[in-house]
Order: sequence, then C-alpha cells, then structure tokens
Amino acid sequence: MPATGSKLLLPTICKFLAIFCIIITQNNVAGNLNPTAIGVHRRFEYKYSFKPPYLAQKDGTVPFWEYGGNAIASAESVRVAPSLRSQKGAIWTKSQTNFDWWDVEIVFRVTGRGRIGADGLAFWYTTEKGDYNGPVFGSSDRWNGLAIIFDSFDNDNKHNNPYISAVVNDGTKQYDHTNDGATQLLSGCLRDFRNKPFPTRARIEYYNNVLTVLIHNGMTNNNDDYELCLRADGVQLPKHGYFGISAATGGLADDHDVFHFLTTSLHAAGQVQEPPKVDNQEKLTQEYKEYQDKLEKQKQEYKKEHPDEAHKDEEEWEEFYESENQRELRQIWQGQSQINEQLRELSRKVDEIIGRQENTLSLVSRGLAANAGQALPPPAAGQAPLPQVSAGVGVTRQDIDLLIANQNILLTTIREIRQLAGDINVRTDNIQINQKNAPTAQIQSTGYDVQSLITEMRDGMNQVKQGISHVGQRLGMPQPGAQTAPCPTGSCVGVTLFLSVTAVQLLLVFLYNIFKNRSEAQAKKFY
Ligand SMILES: [Ca+2]
Ligand SMILES: [Ca+2]
Repeated sequence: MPATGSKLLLPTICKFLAIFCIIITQNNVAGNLNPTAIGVHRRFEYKYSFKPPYLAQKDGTVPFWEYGGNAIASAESVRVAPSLRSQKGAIWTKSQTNFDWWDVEIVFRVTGRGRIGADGLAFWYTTEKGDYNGPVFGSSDRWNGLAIIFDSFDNDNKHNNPYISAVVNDGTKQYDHTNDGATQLLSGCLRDFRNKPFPTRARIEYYNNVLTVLIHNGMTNNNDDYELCLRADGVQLPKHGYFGISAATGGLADDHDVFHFLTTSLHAAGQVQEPPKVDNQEKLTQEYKEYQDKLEKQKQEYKKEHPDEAHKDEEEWEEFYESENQRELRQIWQGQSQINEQLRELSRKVDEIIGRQENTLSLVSRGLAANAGQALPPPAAGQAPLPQVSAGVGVTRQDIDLLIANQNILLTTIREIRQLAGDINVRTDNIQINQKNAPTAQIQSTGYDVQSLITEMRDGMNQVKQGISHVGQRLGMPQPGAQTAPCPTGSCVGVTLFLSVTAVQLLLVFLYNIFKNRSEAQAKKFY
C-alpha cells in the first residue's frame, strides 16, 4: 500500500509543480510587459524623436536627425529604403544620448508586392553612426552597441523569416548574413511584420541592463496590443550612443517606411533632479516685474545724464496724458459750458418776447385811450403813426359843428328874449306909475295881486324845472337820424345850454304873468 501510495503521490506533486511553474511564468511574462511601470520617471526626449506631421521640414531636413543613402524623409514618414533593388538608407540622431536608460517606440511598415521581401530593417543604438553604404541592413558592420534586426529574407533557408533578433556587438564581430545572425543573436522571435493592415510597432526598452522588445503585429489599431518578443537580462550596452534606423533591399525589394520614432528616457525614482516647479503665471509676473524695475532704473539713469531732456520729456508725457480726475473735471467743464450757452440763448429769446409784449401793450393802451375819446399822444420818433380808430365810435367834426351852431342860435334867441324882457319891464313901470294915479282900492288890490303872482311864479318855476328834466332826458336818449353818440353819463347837456333854457322859460313865465295881469286889469275896468 505505501508503495502504491507513493506511486500515486509522485505524479500528483509533479502536476501541481508544473501548474505552479506555469502560473509563475505567466506572472513573470505579464509583469515583463510593463517592467518600468512602477517607480520610474519617464521623460519624452524630443531631440531623439520624430513623428508626423511636419516630420521633415520644407527643405527636407528632419530636426535633430540626419539621414543619408537612399533614405527619403517627408512630412509624414521616412522612407528609409524604397522598394527598388539594392537600396540602402539610414537616419541617425545628431547627438548621443545623455541618459542611461531609455524606451524607444517605433511605428513602421514593411510592404512589398511579393510574398517574400528583402532585405529588412534595423534599429541601432551604437557609439558611432553607421555608414550609409554599410553591408548590414543599410549600416556598418562591426558596430559597438545594440542592433534589433527585422530580417525579412530567409538567407539560411530555414523558413524562419521574417525574424526579429537582438544582436549586441562590441565592434569586433562581423554580422553572419548567411545564417541570418543566428549564431550571434542575443534573443529573438519569429514575427511576420510585412504587409500588415496597420503599421507594425516595436517597443524597445533598456532599463537596468534589461532589454525588452515588445512587438505590435499591426493587425489592429489598438495601442495596447503589444506582445513580448524577447527579454534579456544583464545586457551591457554603451553608456551613451546614437539612435538610428536603417534598411536595405537586395534582389527583392520592399518599401521600408518609419512613421514614429519616440524616445523616452527612464529614470529611477530619486535619481531625477526634478526642476523646481514654478507656476507659469508666477514666473511671468516675476519676469514682468523684473523688466519694469530694469526699465525704471534705466529711466532714472537717463534722467541723471540728461536732466533737461528728461524733464521736458516728462512734461510732454504729462501733457499728452491726463489723469482720471483731470478727465472728470474736463467733462464737467464741457457740460457746464453747454448749459451756460443754452441759458444765454434762452435769456435772449425771453428779452425778445418781453419787447414784443411791451410793444403790444402800448398799442392796446393807445387803442383804449382812443376809444375813451381822449387826445392821442403824439407818436414817438421812429414809431409808425397809429392806425385810425374806426369812425362810428368817436365824436366826429360834424357833430361838433352842429353843437356850436345850436349854441349860437340859443345865444341869439336869449339876446332877443332879454331885449324883449327889457321892453316889457319898461312897459310895466309905466303901468305901475299910471296905477298910482288911480283910486286907492285898486292899489290895494294890486298889492293882493302881487302876492298871488308870486305864487303863480313859483308854480311856473316848478313847471320849468320839470320841463328842463324832461329836456335832459330827451337829450340823453339816442335820436334817430342824429349821428351823435349816446352819452354814457348825464353830463352831456352843457351848463350854458341849461341856463339858457332856464332863462328863456323864466322870461316866458314872467311875460305870461304880466300879460295875464294886464288882461285882468282890463277886465276889471269893464266890471
Ligand atoms: Ca536575412
Ligand atoms: Ca533565416
């Protein structure tokens, strides 16, 4: 039983060990795909890289690179070797590397019409740039450094091409073309890199003396589809070297195009002296301040050397510019000036209006005065004569003439009446003298008659008075046909006219009484 048990146990342990080893190996491979992912600082080295667009400039040069042989550089790619027979070309960095560890990614294409192509492409890291007419894939043999060779043509006829191999040379060994370098290679992998739908890529890392080559077979456009091609430890490469790409054709010819050559330097954590990170804005501000200080200093120096000119210059600048307060004051002053101008214009117009108003008022007052029948003032010098007031309103000359004529008639009548009264008085005196000579009774009766006569005279005066008032009313009323204006008040009848009419009335009454007395005396004689 123990023998049987040990027989059963041994293969089980072997199986377990085999699975464990596979797991370990897989873990190692997976870890090697990104050996420098952790704890390594990466810095893109633009002086050891090229990429489209503007890979080559208009004059055909590639910045920081030089190329020769049959190589052709364009904006998009470098055709290291064209698809013509026996072509050789290469492109090299102008300067050696200044970093120990690096990672280079190459994007390239090897394309040809034939099922088989030639010769192939090589990546170089060497202490010297190769010869453009060299025998090893467009570069020199006996190189000192590393070559990653993409060998298209199967020289040894082992049906193991295209093949990718890493060959390290110390500058002494000649490349074994006949065996496709099989005896010299460090490591390699069989990969078909010709005529792929997408560009093939190679990622070559050299870090801590470990060389790792990852290949992207160009079947997809995914950047992450890298596969491990080879990994070699303890690789001793020159400390500094040139990067290069070369290619060659033979009896068969492929196009060898390189699109990207991207170099990244690798630095262990703590080795890199990171430049102090200064904020860009702060840096610019500091530079600006320094420049301002420098300018001010130069200005001061200039002033010291040329005091007059400096002063003049300052004054000119002060005249040219104005401060904020000055601008504000200037704007206020302009506004005030405009307001002042407007006020002056308004004042002028108001004066004009007042003048016109006064002129109109004087015209109105003159018109009113004329309407009131007052004498018009003589027009002032320079003034136009006033327009005549309309005729039907005031007293005309004709009315005045008529009034004067009436007055004359009245005077004549009064004079005649007075004469007649004097005549009557004389006759009365004669009558009285005659009666003295008559009987006494009659004289007494005469005395009685005189008293009644006075009473009658008083009645007559009352009648006269009534008549005068009647006349006055009639004179106040408008008379048809007469052109005199109606009197606004009762004072239209003159005093002279009034007295004259009164006197005439008195005379008439007096004469009437005398006539009545005489008639009664004659009647008594008949009794
Ligand atoms: Ca070959
Ligand atoms: Ca071969």
